[in-house]
This record gives sequence, structure tokens and C-alpha cells, in this order.
Amino acid sequence: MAEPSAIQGATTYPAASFNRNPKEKQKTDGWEIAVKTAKIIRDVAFVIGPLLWPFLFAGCASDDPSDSETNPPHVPPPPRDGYLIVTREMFADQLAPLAASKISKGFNAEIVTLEWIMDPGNLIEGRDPQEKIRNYIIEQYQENNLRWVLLAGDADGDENPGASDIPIPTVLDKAWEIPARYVHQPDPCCGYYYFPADYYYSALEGTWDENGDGDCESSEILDLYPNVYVGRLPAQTQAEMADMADKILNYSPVPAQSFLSVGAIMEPIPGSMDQSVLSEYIIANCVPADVDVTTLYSKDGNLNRTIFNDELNYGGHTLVNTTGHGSTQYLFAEGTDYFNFTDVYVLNNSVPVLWYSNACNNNQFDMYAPNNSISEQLVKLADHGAIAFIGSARVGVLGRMPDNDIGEYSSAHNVLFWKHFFSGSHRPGEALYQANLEYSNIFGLTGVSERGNKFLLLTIMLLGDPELTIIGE
Ligand SMILES: [Ca+2]
Ligand SMILES: [Ca+2]
Ligand SMILES: [Ca+2]
Ligand SMILES: [Ca+2]
Repeated sequence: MAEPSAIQGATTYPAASFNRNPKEKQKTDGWEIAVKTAKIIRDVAFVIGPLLWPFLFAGCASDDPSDSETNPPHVPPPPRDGYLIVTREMFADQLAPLAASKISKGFNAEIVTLEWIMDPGNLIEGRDPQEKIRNYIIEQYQENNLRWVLLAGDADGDENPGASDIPIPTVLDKAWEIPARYVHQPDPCCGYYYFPADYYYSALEGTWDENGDGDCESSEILDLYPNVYVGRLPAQTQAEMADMADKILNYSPVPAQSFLSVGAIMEPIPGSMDQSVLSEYIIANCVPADVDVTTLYSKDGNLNRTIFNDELNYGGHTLVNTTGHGSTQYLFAEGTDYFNFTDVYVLNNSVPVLWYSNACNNNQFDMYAPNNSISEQLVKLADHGAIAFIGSARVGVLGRMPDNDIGEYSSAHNVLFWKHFFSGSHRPGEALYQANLEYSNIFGLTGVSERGNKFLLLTIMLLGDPELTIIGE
């Protein structure tokens, strides 16, 4: 499938949303130092507070004489892919080793703090923090080959409108918050009017607010083709951020994969949709023959909390797919015997798993403080749990199950994620990006297309490093 031209950067952005002259920025003190820093430490440009500059010079300076400005290379190297960490000053120390690891892998890595982005002296345009963050991403995408974006900070649950139809203005009153963009669209069943969409930081054309009233209606989203790979580390404390960063740094790609697939019967949905049909389709059409597969299905009588916990803890699985009902606190309800929040705390699986869930609300990362969604707890658990989690921040959307094709809505996206993951995109952010792209193409999504597909697509988020390679050689 050919990529749309927008992926190649051919589409221009509205001048109204982004018209800053980069040369202006170079006149500011912060940028002067950042440029000098970038030269000295070769490929990394940290745009952070002055307090951290000494660390950068001490920790990252190269003594390779070929780096000297007096001895420039005769042939400029090809531009490196950019990897941008958008975070807060309180997390910069915890994230510096992760940025360094990306540099060692050949990326042009940068940490930018929201404090720097919000500083008027740095001339980032935007009417609120979300728009400023996105405009910075757009600039780096256009000018510096940015491909990967890690949002390192949690969304503020106090700004989650919940069941209210009134938006809550973004206020940066928490030192850890990286705000979510809320989109107004009543959900199909459960009484939410706004949903968070990190997709805003991935699909970069248009303002998502065409009428300029400061509120984003889903009908104002004109571009659903993603441009960059986006993931989030939803930390609220330095300890949480350090745990997640360490888990990523300690992760070794696993050559032999083991796929645990759950298919629940979704009672009391009329027709009692048996999600084992979806699971079997994925196994038959997406999972390579050399991957070990374990299935837990309601229809087989082997799906319950005890067996699922045992498989997670002792089954040696590296990839997990769960289907069925869910909430912020549990998965696949089977009567009262479901995997829930308390199970996560005692997980001791030796290799943290890549986990996709098609259930409702498992990934409500913006839920009210101080509670974590089950997805957040899984990725925050030190050493264990999940290395990355893909799932919906709000309700999933039930549609036709796979038959001779991939089906619809939540089922279709679930199929496409594993299709792209196993067929070559062994990095969760890239597999999600490819799934989103193909989903948009198959269902012909545009700004005015029907809302169920758009809702489903935009509420699916990745928690974790989008660039981490899961499958090794
Ligand atoms: Ca806030
Ligand atoms: Ca609007
Ligand atoms: Ca796009
Ligand atoms: Ca959260």
C-alpha cells in the first residue's frame, strides 16, 4: 500500500497555525546556547533549562577530533531520524539516559521541556500548551527529520471533563503534566462528551479547530494520516519516570516470541459476541508460524483470573492480546472473576510484555487523580508488567467480527496492529502508526467521515517508548 503524500511531508500547514521564522529563534539566548551545545555534543540538541547544561557538557561531550569544527567531514552524513522527548523540567534527569541511548542508536535525539516551549522568549506559537507542543513537533518534523515523539509526563485528571459537556481549560498547575488534547464528540454509549487524543501530536496537518473557537470538534479534524510515531510515559513522580525509563533501557529484544491471546464472550451484548473469533483470525492471518501461541477463551472454559495470572507470571509470554469487556480497573469480565488492578501489583513476569487490549477504558490514562488506569499501572510497574500498552482511553466500538476480512471498528484495528507488528514494524509506535494509516485508508476516513470510526481510532493510545524494538534477531 502506497503511503499518502502527506506522510512524505508534501502537505503544507496552515500559515495561521505556524509561521515563526526559525532564524528569529536563533537570536534568543536559549537557542544560541542550544545550538552551541548541539555542536559540542555532536548530534544531540537538548533544549532544557540552564540548570542542566553543565550535565550535558559533562556527560555527553565527545573528544573525537573528527567532531571539531576545524576538521569538518568532507561528505555530510545523511540526516538522522529525529527522536523528541517532550517532558517537564522535573523529569529531565530521569530521561537523559534514554535520550543518550537513542543517540547511541543513531538518532538525533532531543529533550525539550514544556517550560522551554512555554517561554515567550522562544517564540513558539500556539493558543494553549497543546498547540505550542504540536507546533514545536511540526517544526522539528519539517526541519529536522523528526519521526519519533515521546510524551513524558501524565495528563492531568483534573482536566478530564468526565461526563460533563463543558471543557476544562488547560492550566499547567502540576509540575508533571503534559496535557492531552481533548476532542468533543459524545461517545456511542457511556456518557463521555470529550475524549483525549494523543493522535493530535501524531497527525500534523490542520489545527483541529477550524472555526477558531478554541474547542476541538471531531468534525474539525481534517487529517487522520499520522506523520510521526507517538507514545507516552504517564509519570507523575520522578520515581515513576525512572522506573519506566529503566525498564525501557533494560529491555532486550526477545528472539523467540510467545503470544498469549484472550477471547472473551461479551455478555450481555446481544448475540454475545465471542471474541475468540477475532483472536483466531489474528492468529491465522497475522501471527507467524514460528511464534508460540496460547489461547484463553470463554468458549473453551479456560479463561479466568487464576489461569490468566498464571500465564502472565509463568507462561513466558512476551506479547499479549486481550479482548472483551473492560474498564479502567479490570479486563475481560467473566462473572466476578476478572483480572483486575490488584493483580497488577503482584505480577512478577520476567520479561515485560507488549500488550494490546480492545476493551473499553483500559487505557484511560487521563483518569482522575490519584488513580491509575490499569494500563498505567502495567507500564509503571518496575521491571514487570507491560513494556508498552496499546488500548482505548475511552470506550471501544463494537462492530462486525472478522470473517473473510478484518471486520470493523475495534476488531479491525486489533487485526491491523498485529498485522503490522509481525510483518516488520517490530516497534510499537511504528506498528500503531501503520495500523492507523491502513485503518484510515480502508474506511476512507476524512474530516467529515462518520464519527464511530474516528472516535475509535483517535482514542487508541500507546503508553511506552514508540521506538523500542520488541522482537530481536
Ligand atoms: Ca493542570
Ligand atoms: Ca472549534
Ligand atoms: Ca498527516
Ligand atoms: Ca494518568
